Amino acid sequence: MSDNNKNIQAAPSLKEGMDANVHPENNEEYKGLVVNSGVDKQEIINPYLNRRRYARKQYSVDEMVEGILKGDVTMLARAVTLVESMIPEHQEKAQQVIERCLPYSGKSIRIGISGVPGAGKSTSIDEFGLHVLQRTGGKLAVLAIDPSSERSKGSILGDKTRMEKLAIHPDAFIRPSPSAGSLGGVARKTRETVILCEAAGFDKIFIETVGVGQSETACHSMVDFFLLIQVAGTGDELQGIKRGIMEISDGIVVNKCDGDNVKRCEMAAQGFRNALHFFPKSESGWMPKVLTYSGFYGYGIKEVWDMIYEYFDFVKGNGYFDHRRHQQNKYWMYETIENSLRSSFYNHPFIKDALHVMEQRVQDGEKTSFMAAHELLDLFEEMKSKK
Ligand SMILES: Nc1nc2c(ncn2[C@@H]2O[C@H](COP(=O)(O)OP(=O)(O)OP(=O)(O)O)[C@@H](O)[C@H]2O)c(=O)[nH]1
Ligand SMILES: [Mg+2]
Repeated sequence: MSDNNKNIQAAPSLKEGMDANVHPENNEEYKGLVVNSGVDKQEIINPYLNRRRYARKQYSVDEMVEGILKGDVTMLARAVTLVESMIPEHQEKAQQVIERCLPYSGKSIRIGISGVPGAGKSTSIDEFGLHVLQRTGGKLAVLAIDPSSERSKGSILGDKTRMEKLAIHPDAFIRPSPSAGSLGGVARKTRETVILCEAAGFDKIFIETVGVGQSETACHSMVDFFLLIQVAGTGDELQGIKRGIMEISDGIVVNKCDGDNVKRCEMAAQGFRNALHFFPKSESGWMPKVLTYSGFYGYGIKEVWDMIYEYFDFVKGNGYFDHRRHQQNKYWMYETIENSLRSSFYNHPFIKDALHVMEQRVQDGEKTSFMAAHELLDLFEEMKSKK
């Protein structure tokens, strides 16, 4: 017999009336080793989760407009959320709020800030924002056009850490880019947000965009001044940035002009000045300036803003400021028409089906692209007239 079996046999018998499941060690003799019978198995899911969630208070259009006009930032943020929503009822409500806010908008300076990733946009916006708020008072809204923001979860949001001074400034409102969609959609939402911010009393609007593609053109179509942030030292300053972006810039600033980078920045700035001479004269009559600064150390920030205010004096003096805004309003009217025509065409159930058929026929060489397109457009007209 093994030692182990000996121990089992030697164990004291259960007390009378004791459940056989109760551990034998609960016997008097083993007082110090009492084993509790334990508790029932707990639910894994928190039962409180089943509690009814209380719906957030819904504000009427009147309440929203009133709040925005009083400068209530919470109400402004709610209205912006409506603007960004894809739900048709939200969109409808948002449009009503925008329409009511429109007469109170327009009284701001709108500045587009662009630059390749890592150029220092966020760091600079923090310094620029603080500078203008100290210089002229008022309120600043920082918005963004970044159609890729679903992937990056809104670059500005992550960047709030890089805009640490503005993020806690009582007169600043930072709103990340609307989540991804078509560039046109994202840009339209940003433009509508500008209207709401202006109605809420924000007299300075910064719109950040990543300087890599089409979003600059969209940004340019809603700002009064387009600032391009460049960096030196990569050796391909002129190739790296698209010529088209330089062409629409009202000012080019070379960032990170600090430490042993100063000389390189000055050289890059000179390169940009030379390149600008080959561009056609701008419609405003303003000759874009090129400056160097350091967003991180705060060198040269004042000079950048002296230039921007000089531009505003210039274009307000010669009437171009108003002209550009009229042009932009016109642009947005056509943009909206084109967008809604396009979406009503592509979302028409008949067209959706017919598109697949036509696509195949074009592919099989049965129809030319033009014939197929015209037939689809005729079909669309026909469907609409039947309605
Ligand atoms: N030396 C120096 N570094 C800077 C300066 N400004 C920004 N940086 C650094 O450059 C890096 C990128 O700065 P960001 O402000 O995040 O640049 P960004 O353009 O917003 O970048 P994305 O959001 O990725 O497009 C950071 O590590 C900054 O600390 C500057 O003036 N001097
Ligand atoms: Mg950034």
